[in-house]
Amino acid sequence: MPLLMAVLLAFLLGSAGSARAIDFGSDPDALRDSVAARGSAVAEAWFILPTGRYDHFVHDNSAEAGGLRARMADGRIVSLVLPSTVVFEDSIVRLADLDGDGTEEIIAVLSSLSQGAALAVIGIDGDRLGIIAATPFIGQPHRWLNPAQIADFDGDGRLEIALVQMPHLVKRLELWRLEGSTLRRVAQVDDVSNHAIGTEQQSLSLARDINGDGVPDLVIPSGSREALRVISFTEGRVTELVQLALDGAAVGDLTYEGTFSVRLADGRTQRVAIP
Ligand SMILES: [Ca+2]
Ligand SMILES: [Ca+2]
Ligand SMILES: [Ca+2]
Repeated sequence: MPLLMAVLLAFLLGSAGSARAIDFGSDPDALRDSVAARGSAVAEAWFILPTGRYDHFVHDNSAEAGGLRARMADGRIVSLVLPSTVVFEDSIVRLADLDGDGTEEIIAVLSSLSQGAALAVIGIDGDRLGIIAATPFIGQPHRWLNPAQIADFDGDGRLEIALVQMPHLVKRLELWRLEGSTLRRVAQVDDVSNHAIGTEQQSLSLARDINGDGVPDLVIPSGSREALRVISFTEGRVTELVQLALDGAAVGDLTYEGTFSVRLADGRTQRVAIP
């Protein structure tokens, strides 16, 4: 029984003071096609318990995750096993200290078998790992959202999570902020997409200060992915700083080093500068 094993292992490691804690690579429960995250208070976090019960596989995996596990900096192992009505429909674990208490929260896409995707924030409380807040589920199964970036997009000192609701259908960017035990939507922008079907999903947005005002801006493709949009959220206003046309649909590898670079659907890499 994996959870019991993890708890027992955590107890044994804790009592023995061993430095050789279980990690993503040695965990037989790990979701193999996923990417673990490494932080400070949360040394490492990864998806566990592969399951086919949702049967969506937007990430081209053969499985979604039935739980999460984290190894804390002090060696504790903490796990979350989801009820059978939901899965983590995600392949990358994200860590960010959303409430500023010095311990990272885990951010992941949580999908209901009957209601589709939501974004969940998972917190560590002692030896427990639990969902502390989530956005509403989309409302239909096999409807998905794709997290974009986590940054202080409005410059108020608190982090916001940018995500795209249904990046192939609705294409709506939303910014959410954790306030206590609630996620509150603080901005939205229509006509964006950060995912091309059949590709990995986390290389089509950037949080970078493009206009030099000291606050990160969001760089993300338009709904058709045939342009890059640079959007500022400072002082609670949504401002499109620039929109840069591309020669085709962006599919990945978006970077910025003075100019933008992005891979297109035909395999070319296009470089584009702000005029
Ligand atoms: Ca925290
Ligand atoms: Ca903020
Ligand atoms: Ca800026």
